Amino acid sequence: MKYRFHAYDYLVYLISYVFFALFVADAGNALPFTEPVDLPSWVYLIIAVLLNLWVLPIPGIHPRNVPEQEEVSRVEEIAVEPGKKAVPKPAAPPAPSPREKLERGLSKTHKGFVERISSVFRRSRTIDEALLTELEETLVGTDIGVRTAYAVFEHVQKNVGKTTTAEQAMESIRTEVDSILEKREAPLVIPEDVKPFVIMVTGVNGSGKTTTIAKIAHRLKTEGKSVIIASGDTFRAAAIEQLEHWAQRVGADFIKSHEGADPSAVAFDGLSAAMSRGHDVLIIDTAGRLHTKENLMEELKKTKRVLDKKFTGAPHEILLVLDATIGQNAIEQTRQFDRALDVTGIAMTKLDGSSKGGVIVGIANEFEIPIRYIGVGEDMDDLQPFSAQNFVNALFLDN
Ligand SMILES: Nc1nc2c(ncn2[C@@H]2O[C@H](COP(=O)(O)OP(=O)(O)OP(=O)(O)O)[C@@H](O)[C@H]2O)c(=O)[nH]1
Ligand SMILES: [Mg+2]
Repeated sequence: MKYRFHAYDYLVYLISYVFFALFVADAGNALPFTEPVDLPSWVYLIIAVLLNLWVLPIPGIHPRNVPEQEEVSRVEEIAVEPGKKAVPKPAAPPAPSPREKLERGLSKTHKGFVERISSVFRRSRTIDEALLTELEETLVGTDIGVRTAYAVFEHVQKNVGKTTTAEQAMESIRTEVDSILEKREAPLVIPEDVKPFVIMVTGVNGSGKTTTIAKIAHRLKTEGKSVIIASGDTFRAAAIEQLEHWAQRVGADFIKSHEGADPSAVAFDGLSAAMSRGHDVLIIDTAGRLHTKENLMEELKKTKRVLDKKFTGAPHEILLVLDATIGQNAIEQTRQFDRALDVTGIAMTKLDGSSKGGVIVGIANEFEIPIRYIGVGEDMDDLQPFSAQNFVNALFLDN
């Protein structure tokens, strides 16, 4: 046990000696003052001893032990560099697991989709015509799109009767959503015998292409693949710099371009570099906006042709990046990009910032395009391979 002495401890110590001196003086009848009451000399001795005990570090008598946590911070103080003051660090909260991130990310869509439907069942005890009509209207009003809303509604209609409980009806909706999504679950697998595997990333401006490229490159790097990124978005200089920054951060090779360069030439250079340097994967960023939509689509088609000419079969993946916050517009975007490019995979971003994430069910129902990834945040680890079951579990949490 350690004790800390204060200035007043030394004062008490000094006073104890004064009383000791008084004891000696009284014993020799030589007190420098006249006592108001005639005290025996041992009284001065006892006071001197008690004052000494107060100051001496005797456990149980000394009242000022150093508190436990003060000791800890002092240990840290000794450990830090001289001249720097130690700040005790609060314990960091444990990082959320991918499941927690998904649940948190889908909480808004849960409110915008699942909550809306379950509130219909809460309003009425029995499943009758009136309730089914309300359910139909509610489903059509969500972000899954009219066509998918009717597919889900017909499934429920077929499976419920007067004796069905609200829980069973909700379960029936969940099963149908699950079966729609499960058909599109096909994670992106990079085959060993295709080298370089070429991924062309497309999507409208701001959908999250560049950050998704960084996240995919990060994933592939941690799997031990060597990755090269080409900046085919030559529409803005800032886009090239942003991608270069990400490539450096994730440790990927990078093919730089300059503003106004021909995007298909950049893609060609990227492919040549990937082949000569022996990279496993080439990821090509593309512009999301050109002067017109037709220009954009023509440019993307040209890039695709150029890649195939250089390396037959490339690009092996045409990944369409969709922003979940735009809701049903994502269905129309998928239609246009698929018509022009034959999209082979979808990444849906910003599910964490949207209550309109239900649109993923509409896309899964209307297009036979695998959903590769979902984005649930801005961190490098916030891109998850799409799993229908995990998605549905998080979406229907507590229902
Ligand atoms: N919350 C959240 N934000 C995201 C996610 N994915 C991307 N973003 C953000 O969306 C914004 C746009 O992302 P970019 O990657 O620059 O989009 P882009 O498609 O490359 O945009 P352009 O280059 O302008 O066509 C950035 O602020 C990203 O951090 C996501 O899953 N969740
Ligand atoms: Mg970009």
